[in-house]
This record gives sequence, C-alpha cells and structure tokens, in this order.
Amino acid sequence: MKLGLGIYAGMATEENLQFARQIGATHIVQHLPGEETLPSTTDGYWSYDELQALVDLVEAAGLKLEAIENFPPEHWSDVLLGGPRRDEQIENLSKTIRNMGKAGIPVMGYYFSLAGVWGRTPGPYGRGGAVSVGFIEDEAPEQTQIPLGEVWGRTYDPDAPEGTIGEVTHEEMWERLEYFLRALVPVAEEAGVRLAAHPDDPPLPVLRGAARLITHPSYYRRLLDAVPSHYNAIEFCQGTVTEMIDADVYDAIRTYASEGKIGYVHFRNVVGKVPNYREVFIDEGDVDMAKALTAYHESGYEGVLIPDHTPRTNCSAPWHAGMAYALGYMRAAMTALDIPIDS
Ligand SMILES: [Mn+2]
Repeated sequence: MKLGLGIYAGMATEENLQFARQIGATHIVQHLPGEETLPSTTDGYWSYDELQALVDLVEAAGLKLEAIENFPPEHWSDVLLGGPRRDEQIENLSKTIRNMGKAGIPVMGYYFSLAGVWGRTPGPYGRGGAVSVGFIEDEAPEQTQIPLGEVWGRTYDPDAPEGTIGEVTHEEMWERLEYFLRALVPVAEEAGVRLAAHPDDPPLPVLRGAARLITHPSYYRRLLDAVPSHYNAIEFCQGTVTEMIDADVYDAIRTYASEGKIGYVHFRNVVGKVPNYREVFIDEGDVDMAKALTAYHESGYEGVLIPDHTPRTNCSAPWHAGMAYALGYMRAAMTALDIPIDS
C-alpha cells in the first residue's frame, strides 16, 4: 500500500509538495482544484495542458498525482439536479476525464450529493482540546431546503431566482447517479481513469430535504452493480463508513478491498455514529487503525491511503502538523505490522 497526502485548492505549490515528500508521502490527491490551479475551470471542464502542468509540478517534487477529488459544482450542477443542461455537462465531464487520462492521472474521486458535506459544527473534540468537527444532532443548523442556484453546499448561480429545489427522493437520486454512471463509465474505461465514489458525509438518509445515497456500506453494492466495470469504483472514506449506523467498518474494508473496488482510501478516525459523531486524531477514535490496515492489506489492497482531515493542533501550521502526525503514525503502524510501504 502507498502513503499519500490530500491537498486543497491553491495548495499545489512547490513548498507544500516538498513538505509532502518530506513527511513520507509518495502520492498526491488534489482536492477540488479551482481556477488558481486549473484556469480552464471557468470553461466547464479541465484542459489537458493544465492537468499535464499539474502532473509535471507534482512529479518535479518526486511525487505522483494519484487522483483529483471532486468536480466543481458548476461543472455538474444539472447532473446532480437532473436539470436541462445534464447532457451538455456530461459532455464536459467526459472531456475532463479524457484529458485526465491523457495526462496520466489514474483516479477521479467524486461525491454524488445535493446537500454535500453539511451540518457539522466545530468543537474541541480532539485530544487536548484540538478543534475538529462533528455532527451533533442538537447543535446542527436548521435543515432548510436547498435554495435554487446552490448544490453540493456551494452557490453555482448567484442570479438564480428565489425558491428551493424542494424535496428529492432516493429513487430520483439513484436515477440521476445511474444516468451519470451509464454515460461516464464507458468514457472512463476508454481513458483509463477510475471513477471513485465518496460516501455521503454525514451519512444521514436525508439532509435538507434531499435524499442521500451512500449512507450504509451495502449501498456501495448498488452503485457498483449499476454499471459493472473496473472503472466504476469507490473512494473508501473510512471515517464516513465508521459514522454509518449498523456498519462494520472492517467488514466493509474486507468486502470492497477483496473485490478490487477501492480507488483510494481516506484513512481517518472518528468517535460515534450519526446523528452524533466527532472527528478525532487518528489514534483516539473508535477504529483500531492497525486492524483496519491489516484488513486492507490482507484483502489485497495495493492503492493509496491519505489522512483525509485531522483536528487542528495549536501551532502556526495546524494543517501541516496534523498531516505530519497522521502520516507518521501510518508509516509506523505499517512498519510494525510488516505491511510493505510501496512507492
Ligand atoms: Mn472523506
């Protein structure tokens, strides 16, 4: 298995990439890049030249760009909403996937959701009062319906008329996801780019009136069966799976890893399940991380693990400190377990 680091928009700098290399990462996942990294974002898809430049930048630091994580909401708003521009946007997503394939980026992580990551509140949930986030039923904001012009927790059309998208059922959401997969998986196959689905975070069945899809590990089965292909895969967010009601995270790891369905892993820890959970440091949550690492390894998983998020330590570089801590822990645990660290 391989150690990677996820970086956010604007973080693909020489300095951050060197930092990643220094703390032992060999692979990079670029989370939702915007115009600052890929100016063609404003065109509705990502251009080959800009993706290749990002690959070159990462490789110049001695790393490999393993994945891009999440399409910008405005690139696929009508795919998520089932709107009139759905086919036009799927054409653009196809261009993005083909350009990623040409640039040699093997995985595209996506999160098929209307409300997106929503409703979590910050608090001193980590050891020593380190600030993190959690979904706490009694503290969560009021669940107002999603306004027009907003999707995935972001405004994509500031000029949208008043009103909301109303309630959206599970069947409607599955139809939209299956439409997306039927159109895009063949493109992904041709391009050699695996599509990898993130589960719903928080994994509540409905949020803001909008049904959510992957709220139990068994729903990954429905997604995979919709269009069976090596290129229809999952982004295994271990923290989110742990937050799911009636879910056994080790069992889910073994099931999907042994089938070769995991594109890459968000390796983080958490205390509790929906509707009450808190994100914590990697070594103080409900999951026995050594047991989890063993489950991936024994099931034949050979891909990348990234820390996802961590609590913020009190220092001048909380993100860097959190990532260094998590990656150091992962390397030590794998070494102690005799799990090869590949590059
Ligand atoms: Mn995640």
